[in-house]
Amino acid sequence: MEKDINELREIITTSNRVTVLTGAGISAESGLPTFRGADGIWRNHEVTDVATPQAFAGDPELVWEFYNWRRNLLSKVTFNDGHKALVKLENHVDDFTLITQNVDGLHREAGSKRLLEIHGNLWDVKCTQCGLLNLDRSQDMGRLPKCTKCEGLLRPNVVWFGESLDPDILGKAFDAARNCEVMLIVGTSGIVQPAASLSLHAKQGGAVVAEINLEKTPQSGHMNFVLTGKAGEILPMLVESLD
Ligand code: BJW
Ligand code: ZN
Repeated sequence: MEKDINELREIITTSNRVTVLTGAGISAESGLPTFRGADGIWRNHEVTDVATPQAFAGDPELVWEFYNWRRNLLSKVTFNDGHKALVKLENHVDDFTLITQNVDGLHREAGSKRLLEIHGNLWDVKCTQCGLLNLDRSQDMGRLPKCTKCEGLLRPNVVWFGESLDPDILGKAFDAARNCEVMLIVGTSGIVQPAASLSLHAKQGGAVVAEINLEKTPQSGHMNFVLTGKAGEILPMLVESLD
């Protein structure tokens, strides 16, 4: 793997257009559970019970209980060496885009600026009645939080299964995938669409695509590089010469 890391480092450090896609795996070393797998969030919660608009319509208290638990967990952790390595990379690349599926906000906290949060942000809430959007960093929003303007029920401003992603943000993500020279795919199981198709768009656009993950994924087959290990260890190695 050392040869692969050295080769990829050389490619990254001589590229002007780099795009990165991250998933829950990059935050695992901060202490946040991933979604799928042995210790994943979905082990205790069926996705259909907590991350669909139907679930929220049927049992908003259960859904808020899940998101309050996530808020509480998130308030106790911080970004890690993987997040920091991507800030360093951004500072050295002219045309850089970080696309994240994560709603934890840790990339922004670490200092990433050219960032697209395609599944929203856990700290943002939206009124289901008047659409008012607010940032609220409370660790516990209560059982059924209400809008200060119209008393309507608030919801987390995240993208649930069956909901559309923001078309402007998604458009920028596809542009960044199609136009890059290198794309890194970090800590994602690569099964949730449309994020999962971004690496194919990058490859079709002529980019070198590289996966960094603890294990192989359904995407590994079309990767130019598959680096198996922790994001918090591999990413710092890839950017170590950029000082
Ligand atoms: C490490 C590590 C370490 C661990 N270092 N690595 C086309 C075909 C088929 C289905 C669809 C389709 N288009 C749309 C769909 C339906 C659906 C979908 O994709 N379903 C699939 C499951 C098949 N998609 C949607 O509904 C999307 N909407 C949409 O497309 O609208 C239009 C439309 C609607 C309906 C039909 C057709 C079109 C919306 C998707 C929204 C996803 N929302 C969630 C919840 C967000 C809020 C919240 O957080 O609560 O987003 S679900 C969850 O999955 C979350 C994540 O962002 C997302 C991806 O998960 P991720 O990040 O990959 O995590 P894991 O746990 O799966 O993987 C972690 C990885 O890290 C593992 O590989 C580990 O090995 C690795 N790892 N430690 C490196 N230290
Ligand atoms: Zn309202």
